[in-house]
Amino acid sequence: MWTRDKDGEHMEDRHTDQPGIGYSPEVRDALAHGAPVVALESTIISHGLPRSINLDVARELEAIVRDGGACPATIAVLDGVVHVGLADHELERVASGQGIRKLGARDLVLAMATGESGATTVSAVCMVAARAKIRVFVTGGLGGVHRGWQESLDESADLVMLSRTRLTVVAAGVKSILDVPATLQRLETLNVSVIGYRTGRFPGFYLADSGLPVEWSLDSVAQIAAVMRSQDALGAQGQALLVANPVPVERQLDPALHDQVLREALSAAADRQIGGQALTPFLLDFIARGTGGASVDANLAAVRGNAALGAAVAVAYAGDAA
Ligand code: PSU
Ligand code: MN
Repeated sequence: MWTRDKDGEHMEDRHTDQPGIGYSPEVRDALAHGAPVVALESTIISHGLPRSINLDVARELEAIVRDGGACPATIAVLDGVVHVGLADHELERVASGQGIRKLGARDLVLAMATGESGATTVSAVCMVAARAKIRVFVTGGLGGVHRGWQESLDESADLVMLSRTRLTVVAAGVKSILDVPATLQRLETLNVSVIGYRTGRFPGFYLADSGLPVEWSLDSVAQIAAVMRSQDALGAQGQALLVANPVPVERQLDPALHDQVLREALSAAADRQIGGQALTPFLLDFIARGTGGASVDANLAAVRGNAALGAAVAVAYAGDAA
């Protein structure tokens, strides 16, 4: 649909005529004006955090993005409609978990066609953000290659979607429940650019340092925005830029406790033969209980920092474009 703006210039409103996709008024307005927008996933809310705090966290993450000068766009599917930006009662519905499935990229069309509801993983957000033309995305920790992949072939769909989506993803590395070296190797094979933000170490989600290095480190949001401009200049295929932003060391989980509880979690998952989509939520929940909630505190510290950095990146990138 084409409309005329005040000055009589033709302006394309790309966000009014996409069947199956609904934009919140705030997000629609921000996108139409080229204002900074930050996508937020919703699986962390519905399946990644305890029910007692998840709604507050969802609201808080949006508030952090707003305080940073960007418009938050939490993404979920409700009754078959892909929502880009949620009203508060919709956020409540996602946080309640009632009838909320976990949707990867491949599940989006199924939920749309059948009228189901679900929260979006990183892979699903990649698909929606590309359609909505949102460039910056905040999550906690990415999915990746699971330990024991030699047997299970379990690799998160997050990785392959990041190889084909031009999106800047701010995350505290990949979840430490994964095979981190194998995940870094896959990110290399898939041509996903990875930078450590103010660190030369790849973060370990609950931990500031996964034990592995990153080859590129940047110290400012202006530099990150410059990388995004370089992606635009080079054109070519869309690949993501992973901005690996560590949890502050003073907020990380105690590494000894982390290693101990993670071992127990992995063996419990193996004993109970938990796999597929259920594995990540099971491990996160087991670790939360096993650490008396300390892992949740570290997860929250990481995702809050990511929301603040994501907003700053979106603002810097939008400023470059202006
Ligand atoms: N970050 C968090 N908590 C989470 C997730 C990310 O702090 O629960 C979710 C994301 O939605 C990610 C998903 O895409 O976990 C990975 O699940 P799987 O391994 O099944 O692809
Ligand atoms: Mn998986």
